[in-house]
Amino acid sequence: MFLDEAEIVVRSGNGGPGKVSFLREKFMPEGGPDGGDGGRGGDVVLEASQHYNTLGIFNRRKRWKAAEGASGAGGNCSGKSGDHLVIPVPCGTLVKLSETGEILADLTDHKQRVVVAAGGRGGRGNSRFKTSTNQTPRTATPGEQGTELRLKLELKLIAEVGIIGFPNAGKSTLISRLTKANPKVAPYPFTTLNPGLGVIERSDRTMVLADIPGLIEGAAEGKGLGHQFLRHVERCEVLLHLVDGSDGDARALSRKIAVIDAELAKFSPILAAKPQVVVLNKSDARPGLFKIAETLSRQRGAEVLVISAVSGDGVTALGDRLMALIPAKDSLE
Ligand SMILES: Nc1nc2c(ncn2[C@@H]2O[C@H](COP(=O)(O)OP(=O)(O)OP(=O)(O)O)[C@@H](O)[C@H]2O)c(=O)[nH]1
Ligand SMILES: [Mg+2]
Repeated sequence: MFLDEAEIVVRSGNGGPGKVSFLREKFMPEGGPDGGDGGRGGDVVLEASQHYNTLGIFNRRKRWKAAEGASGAGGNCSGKSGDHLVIPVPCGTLVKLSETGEILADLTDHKQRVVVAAGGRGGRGNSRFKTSTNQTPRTATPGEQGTELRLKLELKLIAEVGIIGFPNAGKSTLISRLTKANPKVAPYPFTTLNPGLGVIERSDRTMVLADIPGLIEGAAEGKGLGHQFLRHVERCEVLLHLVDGSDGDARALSRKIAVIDAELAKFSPILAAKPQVVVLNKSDARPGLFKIAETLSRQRGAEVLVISAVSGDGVTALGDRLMALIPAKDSLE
């Protein structure tokens, strides 16, 4: 399975230093020590968020630091604690120590948190050092240093869009066009033997697609290869049903679509109920494909798109359509 990985350096806040101070009031020239303690440094916390689907933000930012605790003050005032730094990661992120590989946390559920580096304790103010023999201590301690850690984040990507269709429909060609994925493409069936993932990256969001081996009639009962992978697409939000439009009239293509739909339904009601975007591919090899798409679209009562995965025609529009269908992740609440 495709892994998204990132390495980051986190540092919790230093504790604030304790204060050396003495009470000075008009009628109390010999006031006692009143230096307060330093504030605690902020913790570094990782929190799982369903609004992210990749570790992309960590390519842009590697160093993360929580706030320092403030220094203590006179009048026995403690310094303010540093704010905790809460770093959002996608659900399903495994957090490891880079050096040893030790697993610190497996953040699976939305809002699940782990403190990876606790903030340093604040130093002690001089009022803490007053004893019967030393009424005017001039000692205060510095705050404890924060902790710096190098972390490795690993995420098992979960596809939002599953590309399904007969062998040779052009599924792998399409994913290589839409994303940076680079799967094997060849003019024979069952080129793809394992599911592959690709990520569409746009300035404001990302989307994960899965290319699975082709399906054939009988797939639900175990024919061909695709059936083992149907369970992978069960978790997708949308199915991209890709059809080779290079030959066959509207009736023939409609029949092909129905064969795959029947396999999905046989495999599971969940798959049958998934929203589908039907896409006719290979428009470069078939002049009248748009007319056929119109006919199919009327029959299905839903939009049928036309693309050429090879020339790229219609591929950007398809990406936009998928983005519109799937709620944006990768943005904070
Ligand atoms: N003319 C034309 N050929 C295409 C297009 N898209 C894909 N092909 C060709 O169709 C053949 C199959 O493409 P693949 O991307 O390997 O198809 P697939 O659906 O991944 O096939 P399997 O992995 O076997 O299920 C290759 O020869 C591609 O070059 C297209 O838009 N136009
Ligand atoms: Mg393929």
